[in-house]
Amino acid sequence: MSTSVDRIAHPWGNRTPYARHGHWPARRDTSLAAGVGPADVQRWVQTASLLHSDGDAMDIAVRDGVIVGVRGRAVDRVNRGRLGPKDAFAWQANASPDRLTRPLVRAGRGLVETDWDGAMGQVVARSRTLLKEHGPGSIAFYTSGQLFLEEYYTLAVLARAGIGTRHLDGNTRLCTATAAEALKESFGSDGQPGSFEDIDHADVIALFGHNIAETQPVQWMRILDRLDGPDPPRLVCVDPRPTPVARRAAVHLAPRGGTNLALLNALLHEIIRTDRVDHAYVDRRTVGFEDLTARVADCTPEWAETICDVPASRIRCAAELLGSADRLLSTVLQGVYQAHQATAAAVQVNNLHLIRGMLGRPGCGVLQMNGQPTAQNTRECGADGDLPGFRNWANGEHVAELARLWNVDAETIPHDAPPTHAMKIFRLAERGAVRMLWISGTNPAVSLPELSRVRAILARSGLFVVVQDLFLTETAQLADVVLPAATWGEKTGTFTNADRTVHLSDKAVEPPGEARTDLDIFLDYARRMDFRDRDGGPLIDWHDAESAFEAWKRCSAGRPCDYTGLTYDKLRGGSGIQWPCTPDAPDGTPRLYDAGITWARPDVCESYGKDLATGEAASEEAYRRLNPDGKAVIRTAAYVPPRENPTDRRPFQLTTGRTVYHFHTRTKTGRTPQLNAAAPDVWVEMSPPDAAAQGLAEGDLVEVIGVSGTLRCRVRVTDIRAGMLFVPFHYGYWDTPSGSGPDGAVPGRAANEAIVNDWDPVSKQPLFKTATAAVRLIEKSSGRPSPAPTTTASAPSAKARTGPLPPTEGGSAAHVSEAW
Ligand SMILES: Nc1nc2c(c(=O)[nH]1)N[C@H]1C(S)=C(S)[C@@H](COP(=O)(O)OP(=O)(O)OC[C@H]3O[C@@H](n4cnc5c(=O)[nH]c(N)nc54)[C@H](O)[C@@H]3O)O[C@H]1N2
Ligand SMILES: Nc1nc2c(c(=O)[nH]1)N[C@H]1C(S)=C(S)[C@@H](COP(=O)(O)OP(=O)(O)OC[C@H]3O[C@@H](n4cnc5c(=O)[nH]c(N)nc54)[C@H](O)[C@@H]3O)O[C@H]1N2
Ligand SMILES: [Mo]
Repeated sequence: MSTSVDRIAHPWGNRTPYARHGHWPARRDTSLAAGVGPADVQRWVQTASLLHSDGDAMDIAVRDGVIVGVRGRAVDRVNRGRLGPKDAFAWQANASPDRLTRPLVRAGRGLVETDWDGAMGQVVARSRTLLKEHGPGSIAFYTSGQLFLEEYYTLAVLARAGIGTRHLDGNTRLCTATAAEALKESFGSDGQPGSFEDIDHADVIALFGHNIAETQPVQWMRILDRLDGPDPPRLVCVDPRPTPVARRAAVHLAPRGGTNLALLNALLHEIIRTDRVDHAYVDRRTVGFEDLTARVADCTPEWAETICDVPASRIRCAAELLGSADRLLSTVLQGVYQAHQATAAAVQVNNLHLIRGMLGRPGCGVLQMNGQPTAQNTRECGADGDLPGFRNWANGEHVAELARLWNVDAETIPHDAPPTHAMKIFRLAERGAVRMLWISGTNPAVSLPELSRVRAILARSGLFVVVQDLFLTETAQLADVVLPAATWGEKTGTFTNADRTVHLSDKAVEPPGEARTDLDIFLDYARRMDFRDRDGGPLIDWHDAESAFEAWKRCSAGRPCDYTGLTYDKLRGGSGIQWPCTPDAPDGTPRLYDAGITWARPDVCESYGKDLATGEAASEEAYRRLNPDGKAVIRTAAYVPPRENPTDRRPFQLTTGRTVYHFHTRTKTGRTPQLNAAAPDVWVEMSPPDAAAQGLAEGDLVEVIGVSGTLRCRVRVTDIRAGMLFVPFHYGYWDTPSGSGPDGAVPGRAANEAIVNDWDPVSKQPLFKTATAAVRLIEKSSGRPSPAPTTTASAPSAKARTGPLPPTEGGSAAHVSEAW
């Protein structure tokens, strides 16, 4: 069958139902530029989506050296041919007329064009001076979850062994630092236990703070197809908003913001009280069950009701589903990770699976989800605050192994303290200790908390800022040197999605102007800096993506993320492959921990663990005492209230997040006509009783006043829980109608104006979900609706007493063909 669907009006397209334990049917989605038919396409070039962590496999359509569309790859295990709305349309942004095409350098208040020698000459001269005068600790790198594996590995080697700085982290700190930390705390090492195929087999799927419908729309299609098929799964949704997931849930819990740990402790209390515990599994595979039993003994549903404002009876219903599931799949994301007890709460989901013995079998999986498309690679390559190959910075033998691999002295690689996390890098820059900050593939002037402070840091005269991006972003505008980068479709490399599936992305077209790949930029820097190994040879002896991949394979050998069974050739033509992939497991590995917990032994683990309340790192001896045999560790924590709590001055909880149509700071989706039109500007979601009490209605222009700043947006009245506001964080100011920023005539519209600079003590992930705010009317709407989509979690409430609003539609420009 084949149809054409407006995928702005219907983001998830047609259903292809299937039964439990069945095979998810293929459906090939194709999206081509207006006037282009399949017969006009001269080449199809293999890749995967770079706009979320799903790794939707697709081919890029090329005609006359230009990208003219995409189609899903039906052979791929991840999406079986499907595309989400961003996958289908956002390729258009590659060809935006305002792409950066030449390097820029600062001249007074402006930036002027130069050539690569001019720009790199400045970067190298500054690096040399700083190394000589202030040492490696004066140089920091802040990278992305959106470059390719080969680029992160090269950056990690040049930063850790070339410069010798410990200040290298990714925006993964804002994103999946908690996922990594929760996996380390429970299983000794990062590495996703579960698989997307668990969706095919589970009878209960629980989503904790994860709006999968909007943030991984293709896996939501898979869940919808199961819901429409025989023997459907039952969903448990924990989210304060009426997301599409909540609307399809058997049990929806909408807790007060920042109370996940109390809720999870109550769920664990019920499961232990009703003895839904797999004692054989607990005895064989875990340590710490007695601590958990004691910790949650008093955490009754009635106790949790007083904290979470969720009826105790509904908590019991959820516990009943989780406790009676025969195959349980759980996913965790930002509603848990971007809060004050992030790691402590995420770890309780691991505990739920450990005590129920729900791991390592089809349908029994935990997905401590990633968000960004290549966040997994940032982590495994050590371009975040960890060492490459999930090696333990506190284990001398792991550091020595890296030193042998790179042929440098172990002392060159800083390891007397943990690698610096991003929030601390910015603090060091603020204090003047970091004097050069090289930012690649991220836009902190919109995405970090407390934007007035971020702007002040980036504008400091003592800080030399290098920005490597596609566009003159809010961050690039504050740089001393701007390096124009090539992106997806214009370069070759690999990346790994949230269920460890590695995809190859081939170059389809030339980058614009003089833009260069991130890999070429890093290699050029290493060459110009003349980084050497112990024998005087080049520290980095690879020269292109494939040779970088081969170098990484050697680094990954024998570690959890072992790539030694993969080659570019093997990744071409068929499906992506899940690591570990070795000569012994040539087809990859669907699930970790099917035959025991493999990476928690003291000599191999990535981390000796941290105190869940304070984040203090445990010593090697303490870990050896706790877990000599390398079992899974059941760690517990007591609930404490969020640090920001509503007051008379700021009576609302303020949470922030995403809509299906946009990606982050919109540098690509804001330049995509169909996506931009679907959600062109910022809004604030508010419940009907709150709107009534404030005298506000649909479309009213308000100020949202947070602790650290204010933004201006229009009201959408939805079924969000009472007392809570939601603002999407996508909107910076480069494309505001007047073009002026928050310091100009138009007040800010970025959510992070209002978010304070604070983080989870264990993962150091910022608290984007647990702020407080007041709302002040600026101007009544006079019939103009807010720009919020009607198709998603921001759908208007039926109780809002506004007339029907114009539905979000894309029209003929948004039609995607679906064939199955
Ligand atoms: N369309 C789209 N997709 C994306 C992205 C994008 O920008 N746009 N970004 C990608 C990236 S990098 C990431 S990290 C992921 C993020 O994916 P998600 O985590 O699914 O997205 P968010 O909207 O940030 O947050 C999820 C939900 O957390 C809920 N929440 C808020 N406070 C709380 C709380 O206290 N408790 C609980 N339980 N829930 C709470 C919010 O209501 C929201 O619906 O999405 C990825 N996919
Ligand atoms: N309030 C609030 N704030 C949040 C969040 C939230 O939920 N609420 N979520 C947080 C999360 S989970 C995340 S992941 C961050 C995301 O925050 P950012 O990383 O700042 O967001 P992006 O817009 O994805 O920025 C990526 C930048 O890289 C550029 N880019 C794209 N491809 C390439 C490439 O190939 N090479 C180079 N050099 N550049 C490229 C893009 O143009 C863009 O400027 O935001 C965080 N901030
Ligand atoms: Mo993220």
